[in-house]
Amino acid sequence: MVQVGVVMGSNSDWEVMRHAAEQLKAFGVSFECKVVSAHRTPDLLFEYAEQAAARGLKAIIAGAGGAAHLPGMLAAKTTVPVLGVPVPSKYLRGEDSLLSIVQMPKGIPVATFAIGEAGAANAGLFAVAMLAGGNAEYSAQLAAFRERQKDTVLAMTLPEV
Ligand code: RP5
Repeated sequence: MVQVGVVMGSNSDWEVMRHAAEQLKAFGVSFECKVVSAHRTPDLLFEYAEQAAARGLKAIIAGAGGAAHLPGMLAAKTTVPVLGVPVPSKYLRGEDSLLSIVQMPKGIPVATFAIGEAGAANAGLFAVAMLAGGNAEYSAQLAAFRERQKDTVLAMTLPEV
């Protein structure tokens, strides 16, 4: 059964959103990736959101750029947690995407991550952390991941001045 949905407004978002998918894959989480556009395929958006809970999805990671209403509209149609990733846009470099996603009115939450690759990767890690609540294996994997990161930083050296 698919645990996490990774959706995005266009295949042009993939270079950013693949970082979420890569984290999920690294932790062995089952996921699917799909293009769902809020304004170009609104019926598909509704269908995806309406079926998400019954299909067993535990989280939806949604990335979009510009007037990025995909995460908010998904959240409006499902109680499955939506993790929003602002994709960098051509003219405003993703600040428009960020504000569109983060400024949800009270009542329909969207967890919002950083603009771009870091945000996508962190959304993937956050979804793993959500699943780790009921799964000792994911929990142990997350702890090991943090250890590896710590060791990398502790091994860092700086050039002589
Ligand atoms: C948004 O418009 C997408 O999420 C994408 O970030 C942006 C541009 O889409 P394309 O014109 O590349 O399909 O809907």
